[in-house]
Amino acid sequence: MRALNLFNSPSLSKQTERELIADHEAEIGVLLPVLGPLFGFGVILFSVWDLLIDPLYASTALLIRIGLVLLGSIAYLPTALRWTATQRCGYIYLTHASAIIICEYILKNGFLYGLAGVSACVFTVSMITFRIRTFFLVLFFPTLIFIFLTAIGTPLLTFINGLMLYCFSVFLACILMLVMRSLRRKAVLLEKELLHISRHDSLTGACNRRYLTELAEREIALTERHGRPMAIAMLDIDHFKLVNDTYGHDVGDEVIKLCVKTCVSELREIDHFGRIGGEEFVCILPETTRDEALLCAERLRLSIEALCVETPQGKIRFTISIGVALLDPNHTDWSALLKAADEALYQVKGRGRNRVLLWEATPVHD
Ligand code: GH3
Ligand code: MG
Ligand code: MG
Repeated sequence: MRALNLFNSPSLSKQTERELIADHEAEIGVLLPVLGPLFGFGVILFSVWDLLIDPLYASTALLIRIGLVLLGSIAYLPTALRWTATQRCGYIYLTHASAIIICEYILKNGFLYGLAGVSACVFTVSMITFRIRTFFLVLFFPTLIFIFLTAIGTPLLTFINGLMLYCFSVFLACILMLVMRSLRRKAVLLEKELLHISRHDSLTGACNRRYLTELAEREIALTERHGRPMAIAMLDIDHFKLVNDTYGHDVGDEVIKLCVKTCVSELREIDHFGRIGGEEFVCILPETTRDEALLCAERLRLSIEALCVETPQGKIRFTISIGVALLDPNHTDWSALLKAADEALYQVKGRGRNRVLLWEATPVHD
């Protein structure tokens, strides 16, 4: 049963699947200049074996091997043809595998000695792609050549025996590809999950401080480059200690979660919301002017004020205080911006809480 899990490939979103294919393509692109020549070298090296089994035609076989390997070698490195790495692999496989198959045909008892080699080559296709269609497409022409030459070059029983062994190899190689695809997909999902965990707060799902800093620095760079406005708002739940002390830590957690959920639902897709402390949060508001930032902060404040949390001990209402700061010549980096919003927040707390305040040089206005 556990073995079946290997084929049970987790499904990825279209975007993730595209990323996975692109990553795989990039890896193949890196490996091809090394593995391609190795494959070619192996195909030519087997001329020594040709010499042992049929010295009469060994030189012809050598010429065929060298010719087809040279023809395929143009795809070892990226070419002006702009082929993808998978297409280059397919072309290399076609030329190199054909060299082996044709040599088997012209050598005496070639298929008897070389069948294992042809069947083994099929397994290299498992590495080229994760797509079943591409897998069979790459194998299509070499397989046709193999079937045709074996049919005309060997007795019926040898042909059937060769075909069965070849088909069995294709079947196993296909399974190998599916297993590798499944493992790769699971690895991608795990990687995404780990990345999410490392970037988000486990209680609320909001961005954590480190990720928020990363996002903020990116937004500040973009904002400065395009000369656009940007603002941040720092939020803090008022008298939250009292909630914990009165209703318990669990209810406090629920309040924090609800606060995050409500704020996130009030923000735009392009905004970022992060938890930077116990009950302290920051919204990054790109493309936002002074007035828009104040309106947005006020909207958040009102939505929180309107909430009512049902608990066994009764209904709880809570409020937040918000300090707003703008990216301007006074605050040109993240820490300066954060400090300004924090100062404004500190002032709101002193003025009675449940308010929005914009940081300004002096004096500070409501
Ligand atoms: P103020 O209006 O001045 O902000 O007062 P406050 O009581 O909200 O501020 P204070 O910073 O004194 O209290 C914050 C409390 O939040 C203290 C801490 O125990 C609590 N806290 C921090 N993180 C969590 C958490 O994850 N869950 C819960 N339930 N409480 C938390
Ligand atoms: Mg507080
Ligand atoms: Mg606080």
